[in-house]
Amino acid sequence: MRHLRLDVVTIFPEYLEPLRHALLGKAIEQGILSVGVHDLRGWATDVHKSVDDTPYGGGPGMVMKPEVWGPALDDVAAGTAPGQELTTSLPHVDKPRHDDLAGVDGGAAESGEDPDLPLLLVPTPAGTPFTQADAQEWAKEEHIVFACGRYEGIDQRVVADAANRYRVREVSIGDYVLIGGEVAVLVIAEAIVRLIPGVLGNRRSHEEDSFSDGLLEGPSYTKPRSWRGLDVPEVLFSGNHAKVDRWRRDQALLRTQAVRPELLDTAVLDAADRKVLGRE
Ligand code: 6GU
Repeated sequence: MRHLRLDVVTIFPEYLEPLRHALLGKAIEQGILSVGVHDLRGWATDVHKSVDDTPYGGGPGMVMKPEVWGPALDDVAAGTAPGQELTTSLPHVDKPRHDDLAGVDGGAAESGEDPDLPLLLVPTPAGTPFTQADAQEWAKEEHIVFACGRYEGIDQRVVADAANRYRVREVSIGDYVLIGGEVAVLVIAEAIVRLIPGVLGNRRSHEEDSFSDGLLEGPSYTKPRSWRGLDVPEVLFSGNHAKVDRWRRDQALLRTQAVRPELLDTAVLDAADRKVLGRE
């Protein structure tokens, strides 16, 4: 069985508490995932445990210090860092889920740098956009380290120097600004961990995710058949799987055109798809 090690370096270790819950907690219990959270202040050298300083060139805010981050990332890469191990004991851990099935194995690692180096993810609004394709790739990793910056960011030399021990990626979770990288780590970690075989088990549930085919998912319905005067679409009772699949595809196409039309520029569309979209 594969295993993913996540380490998070942060000045707010308590922000990472939700990593223990639900899906991620279950993955920890199953031995698929282990998580270490490390307080950056443990690497501060002065009596005040300072981790930031004023920016060269002036301007507002503070910049996180390279002499603190450098040794922290060295130790975490080497696996010699002190830091709490997140454990879980949740009531649901031995209860089978509706979506438990054997998963599928991942493929080759990303090309380019030495694939044996751990992956360092640095959340920043100035990073490249984090996508489902990234989550799919990173679900195959063995060791991912997150460096959470606060304030105006981390001295850029930390990122440059870390490339000697890591494959480094600066990533953004969207076009808005958060106070720090901690919440972005929760988002990215959850997107990755749910794709590890055995965590969400059911292979179809991944293949039909929004974005996996470049489209948004259409609507879903369950019982009752009629609720508050609103009826479930008739086609879903037809028993004709081809017809249901075509209808779901049409709904996905129309929804994507309505709310994220730019996604259709790269989606693979056949003649039937183009007809539904009025793009013949
Ligand atoms: Cl990844 N980090 C921070 N601090 N702010 C963000 C972000 C990340 N993505 C969008 N805004």
